[in-house]
Amino acid sequence: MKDVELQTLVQQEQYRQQYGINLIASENYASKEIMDITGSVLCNKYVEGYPSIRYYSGCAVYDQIELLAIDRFKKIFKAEHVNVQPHSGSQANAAVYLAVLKPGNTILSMDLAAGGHLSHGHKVNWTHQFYNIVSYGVHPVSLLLDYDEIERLALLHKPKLIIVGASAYSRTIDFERCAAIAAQVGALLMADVAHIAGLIAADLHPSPFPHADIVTMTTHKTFRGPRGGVIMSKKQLGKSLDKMLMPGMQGGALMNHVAGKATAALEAMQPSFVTYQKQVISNAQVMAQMFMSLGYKVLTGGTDNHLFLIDVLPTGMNGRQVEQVLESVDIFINRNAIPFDTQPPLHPSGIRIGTPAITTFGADEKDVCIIVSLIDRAIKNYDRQEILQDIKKEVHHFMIHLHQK
Ligand code: DSN
Repeated sequence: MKDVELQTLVQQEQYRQQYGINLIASENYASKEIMDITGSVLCNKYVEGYPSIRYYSGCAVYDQIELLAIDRFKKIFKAEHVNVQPHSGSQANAAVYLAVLKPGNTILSMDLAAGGHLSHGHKVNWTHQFYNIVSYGVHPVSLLLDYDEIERLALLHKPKLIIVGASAYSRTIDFERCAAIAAQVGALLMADVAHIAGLIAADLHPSPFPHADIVTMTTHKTFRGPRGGVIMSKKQLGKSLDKMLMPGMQGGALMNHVAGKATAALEAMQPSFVTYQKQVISNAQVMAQMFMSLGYKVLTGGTDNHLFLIDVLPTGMNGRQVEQVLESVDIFINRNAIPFDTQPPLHPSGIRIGTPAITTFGADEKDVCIIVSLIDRAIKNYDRQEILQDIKKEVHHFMIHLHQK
């Protein structure tokens, strides 16, 4: 039966993705192969357990699919143990905490307000009820991770787990230094590389291994796979992590997604993936530079990765207002708190801009300069509807040009 109502909505979304400029740093466009696999017959099977120890019959093919995915992730990330079953990054993180911590243990992690992630222990997250969360932020002047301060907090609070990894941090992370801090206090080190997994796979950001004990990631951001999570670890932690994820937390694996992760990993092993990730970084750096030359306040003065933050309060608008103006011209960014933000989380001072998605559509340095000038004009003409209508048309023309390149 054709679901006309839903098909109409899907077409609208397809149009938005094709003709809008997507600068949401955590999003990307998976290849047609990956989308075909995640929508394939693999949707139809219950697969619980791990290869060769399944709780249903008919899983032989799925054993091979899962082993293929595991093998590819091991190769890419030089991981000793891999679990490709987490439904999401938050599930992956939850399984880690439940496997290696006891209620009441201390976690030292980056504050969401400074660029961390909800699932690292924010007060509205379940983790806050179960664990004692101690947060670190960034240096008040440089806005960079302050490893001396992380060390001081670690020595003071003796955490069982230190988490490093961010959703809004534009600079290189020193995993080696974090491991040295963790070693001093006997803590495990978990690196959540959800945002930068693609850059790590392309060797454009230092690898968390061999420094971290556990690494979690999502597969749909810079890694450009299907939505989902992965847990990687040192060998000795593998069994307890596997057991906690399934049967501890999840039932049947989404094997269509596991297969999509395997294909994403194959794509990530190609030379073209490195070329793509280099372009992602170059585009972000060029955009940040151009925003600064137009007078915008880019945090930390640029970026080493796929994203950067702008403090937009000097424009007279907050991040939410800028997000809305840009959405009205089909440019999609997200509002974001900035370190030491004076504004409330729903109306923060900042916006976050990322280049993974637009680079997948072929944008280069010249293209992203056009995007910056479209954003700048929209912000400066936020209350002039005719101008915003013109900019929206230019956005659509720009995307047509990009698709035809
Ligand atoms: N919500 C994602 C992001 O936008 O960074 C992280 O899970």
